Amino acid sequence: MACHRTAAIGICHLHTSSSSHAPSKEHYKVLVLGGGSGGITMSARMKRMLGAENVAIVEPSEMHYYQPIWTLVGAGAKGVASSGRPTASVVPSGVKWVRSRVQEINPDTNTVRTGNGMEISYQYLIVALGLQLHYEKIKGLPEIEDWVKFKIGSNYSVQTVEKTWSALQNFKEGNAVFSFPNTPVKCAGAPQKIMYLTDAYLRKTGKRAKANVVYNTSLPVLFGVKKYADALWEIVKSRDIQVNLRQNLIEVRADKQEAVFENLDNPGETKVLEYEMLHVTPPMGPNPVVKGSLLADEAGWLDVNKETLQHNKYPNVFGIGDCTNLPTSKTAAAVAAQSSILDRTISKVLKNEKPDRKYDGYTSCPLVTNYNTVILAEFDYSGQPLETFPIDQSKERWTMYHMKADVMPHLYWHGLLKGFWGGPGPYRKIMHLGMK
Ligand code: FAD
Ligand code: UQ1
Repeated sequence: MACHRTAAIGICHLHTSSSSHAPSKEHYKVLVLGGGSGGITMSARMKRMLGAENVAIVEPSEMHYYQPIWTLVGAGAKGVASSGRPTASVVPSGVKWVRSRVQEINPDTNTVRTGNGMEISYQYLIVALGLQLHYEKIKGLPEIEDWVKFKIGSNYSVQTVEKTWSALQNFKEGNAVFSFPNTPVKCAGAPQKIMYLTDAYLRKTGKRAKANVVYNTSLPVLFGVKKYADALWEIVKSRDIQVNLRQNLIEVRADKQEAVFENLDNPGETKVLEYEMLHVTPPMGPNPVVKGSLLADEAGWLDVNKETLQHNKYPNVFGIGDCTNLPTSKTAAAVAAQSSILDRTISKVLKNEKPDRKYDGYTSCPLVTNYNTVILAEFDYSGQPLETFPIDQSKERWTMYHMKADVMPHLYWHGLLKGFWGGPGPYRKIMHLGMK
């Protein structure tokens, strides 16, 4: 018999055997979908607000990953083991972890159906399902087992990040090629961070003279915020890195080590580039469960209010992170800032009051430009810099590298995921003596 301590608000039922076809049913006051950065953070905050017995989280993965460190793993500066911890260790104690995949969300009946045959009803729903990687959309990209042989890597998944480091180490001479897809991405700086690290690695190992470092991006700019883009253009010029705009990776001919790029300004026109190493940033898109639900906007992203993070049509539904249509750059730093706003929004909604705090679109991207330097980009919805420290953050700094490599992981595991870190907003005000 599956009977929860949520009986006051929930349903307590007979759970016969696994051969039974009737779905097992449960109810929670707050149901969180997805146990990544946003989901774990919000379940910690909801536990604090309402008590652990009122909160459940649905996440199929046994491991939780700190994805931002993969930039350094791909370049050999950190081990992949440092990026993961068991999901069991990050789900707040007492919160119910449903170890399954969400299959369907029915906001009209306030229910969610999961892969293990459960139907979970909720009073409030927080959607934190992240985005979907689409490696399969690149024609000819081989099976991951063969990537080392074909000198391909990708920092975007735990299965492929170490292949980047192999490709770097196996580099002899030729083109080191880096792609950026024609879709929204998470951490828009990551596709070029690995390029700067590759350039640095090749210099360190004396191979740079026999290498061309080529960054082919679908975007019309090197970075979306001018202040940082200007600084990055100076760096690519000084390091003799080739940047080609509006070039989209559409095909890999692995046996010939060729990458095929389409010119987005002249569709149909393609260029074939032979590579000695290829770093793939895959096309990305909305989570299919969100896309297939009534919660999606036309493009498939979770349709939330950009200031309060409350759903635009279903007031008992909220969203956070990469799965949403918030018009800002998708990062864990954005999740941090969103989490404190969403906490406040939900506390107001619970009291039947109007949400009063507004998310300004804060997001941040530590642009790793070498094995010991970072440009710390921070900006808001308007694309204007919103910097925490009272120094020019568009300069390469070793202090910021230390923050990225050593401080951020602690802030993530012990601050963000525990629901204590809501982004640097309050500190920014102090650092700028109340002026920002
Ligand atoms: P995620 O953390 O991706 O979590 C989504 C969760 O949903 C996953 O656990 C997944 O298993 C689960 N899920 C998916 N489908 C289902 C389903 N059907 N049912 C149940 N669960 C499901 N951010 C920064 O701030 N700074 C950085 O320097 C930085 N660098 C990055 C570098 C790389 C290489 C990458 C890949 C990312 C980087 N990011 C960085 C981005 C950051 O990791 C993400 O923006 C952040 O993790 C988003 O959190 P999220 O909760 O929205 O999604
Ligand atoms: C941040 O809050 C965060 O989430 C924990 C990150 O993800 C790892 C970041 O990369 C950054 C830069 C921030 C912002 C924090 C400060 C102190 C500027």
